[in-house]
Amino acid sequence: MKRIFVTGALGQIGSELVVKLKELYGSRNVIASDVKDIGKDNYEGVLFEPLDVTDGERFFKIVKRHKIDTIMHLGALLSAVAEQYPQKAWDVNMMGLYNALEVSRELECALFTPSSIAAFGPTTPKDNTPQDTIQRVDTMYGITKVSGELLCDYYFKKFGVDTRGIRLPGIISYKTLPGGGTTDYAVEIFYEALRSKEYTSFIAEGTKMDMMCMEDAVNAIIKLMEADPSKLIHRNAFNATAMSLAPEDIASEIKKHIPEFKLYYDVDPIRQAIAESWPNSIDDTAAREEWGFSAKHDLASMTELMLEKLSIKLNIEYNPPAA
Ligand code: AKB
Repeated sequence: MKRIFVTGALGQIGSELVVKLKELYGSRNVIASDVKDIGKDNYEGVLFEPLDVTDGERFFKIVKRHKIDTIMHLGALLSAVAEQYPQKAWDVNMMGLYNALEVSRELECALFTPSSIAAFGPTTPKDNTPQDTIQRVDTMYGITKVSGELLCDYYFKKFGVDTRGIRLPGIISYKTLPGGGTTDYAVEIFYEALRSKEYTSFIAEGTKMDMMCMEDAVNAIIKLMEADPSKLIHRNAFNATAMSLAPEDIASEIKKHIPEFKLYYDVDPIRQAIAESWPNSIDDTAAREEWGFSAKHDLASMTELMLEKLSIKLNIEYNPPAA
């Protein structure tokens, strides 16, 4: 990777990926874009170009103008919002990806695009879900993720485009809030733990989903894109996880820091149904073996990090327990 173009750069992952890419590859070699026009040509110290990813012509022009060699295509609608607006989700997620693939083919770029644990459905084995298994998804987001995986593999085999992807779990971060996902509760819970010492979860007790700290997700994306292609048996997309958590698991870890914290439930049937169609835990052996994936953060270190960083961000007094 020498010159990198990031779509969806204002989103939860994009906003932290851009900073890390800038640190590693230099601010002149990273170009950020998003459908939201921030009204200036600079974001986090890198060049910013507004882009609606469904606009293939503009996508092509930007990538050509900046002599990009790697596209990190993050612009997409997440699971809950995709279920609310399925037509829009198909349009943005599929047309956006198709444009990213076509631009990569024409201008010979490598392409990273995230898949998700949403690429698994109700008939997929639930525990320790294998890398290669049944993917009969029943959500619009899942349909765009499975179709995207197949399309990316097709462009690799047919046109030699260097496509790579990760089935990302819920990503936990303190910088930018996720928007419209099913795993969003696992971020909100930390904000509310500090603000009001209680949280009402829209996901039911006992519902396990895979999660990962943002730092691990960003490092994994970069590591996969820098991996030796001759070692990759799979491409689109790799299972990768750090922990499998239900709401009460996070709550009991938070209680170690904020003993008065209380967890309540008011389950949202739409997001609960999505969560129930996803695995409890996935097996990421292929990612570990083929490109050395590993995650630094577990539940304990992630909770410490979230509470410490968010207390600064929200300006809320918080005294971490003595070590
Ligand atoms: C979502 O909840 O939609 C995302 C995902 C797991 O892909 N965080």
